[in-house]
Amino acid sequence: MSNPEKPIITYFPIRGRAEPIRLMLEELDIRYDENPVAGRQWAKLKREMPFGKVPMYQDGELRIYESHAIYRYLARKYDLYGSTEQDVINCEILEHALSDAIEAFGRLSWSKDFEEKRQEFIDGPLTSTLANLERFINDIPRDKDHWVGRNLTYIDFLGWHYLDCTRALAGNIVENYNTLNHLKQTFEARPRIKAYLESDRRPATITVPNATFGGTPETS
Ligand SMILES: N[C@@H](CCC(=O)N[C@@H](CS)C(=O)NCC(=O)O)C(=O)O
Repeated sequence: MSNPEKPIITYFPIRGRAEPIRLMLEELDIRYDENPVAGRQWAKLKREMPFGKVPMYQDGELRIYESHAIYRYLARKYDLYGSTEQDVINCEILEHALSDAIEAFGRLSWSKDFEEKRQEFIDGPLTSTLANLERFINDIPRDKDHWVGRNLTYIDFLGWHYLDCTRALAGNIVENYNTLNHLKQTFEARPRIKAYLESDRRPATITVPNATFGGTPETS
C-alpha cells in the first residue's frame, strides 16, 4: 500500500549521519519532514531511542533506527542496491569502508587536540583512505559515473558525503584523485542534488564544532 504521509527524519540540525538520507530523498524527489532535535528535548527523546541515538527514520508505520539500516532500507526500497551479486557485495564493502572513514573523521572532529592532530590525520588516515578508495573502485565493474556498477546506488550518496566532508579538513584534497574527483563532480552536478546543495534545506553544519563550515561546494 502506498504511504500518503511524508517520511520524517529525526536528527540533530546538522548534516552528520542524516545527510546521506536527505541526499537520497532529494534525488528521488521524495518530500520529507525533518524533526530536528535540540537542547533539552534530546534528554527525553534519547530515552525513547532503543540505543539512545539518532537518526531515526519514520516511513508510515515503520520506525527505523541506526543510520546504516536506514540507508539500506532506502536502497532496497528504491532500487539503489546494485543490480548484480557482485555489485551488492561491492556496495557493502564500500559501505563499511566509508563508515570506518567517516567514524575516524568524527573522532578527530570531537577531539580536544583537533588542531594539533589535523595535519597528522590528513597525511595519514585521510590520504591512505582516499588512495585505497580510488584503487578499489578503479578495479571493480562500474561505469565512470558511478561508484559501483552501471546505475546509481546508495554508495554514490555515502561516497559523495564522505568526500564532501573532507573539504572541511583538507580543502581540495579530493582533486588529487582523478576517479574520486570525477565521481564527486558528476554527483553534485545532478540537478536535484545541485538544487538541494544550494537550498536552505541543507543544514549548514557538518557535524560538530571543530569541523563546521557552511555553504555549498561552490562557495566553501
Ligand atoms: N550507530 C549509530 C550511531 C548514532 C550516533 O552516534 N548518533 C549520534 C549523533 S551522530 C547521537 O545520537 N549522539 C547523541 C548521544 O549519544 O547522546 C548510527 O549509525 O545511527
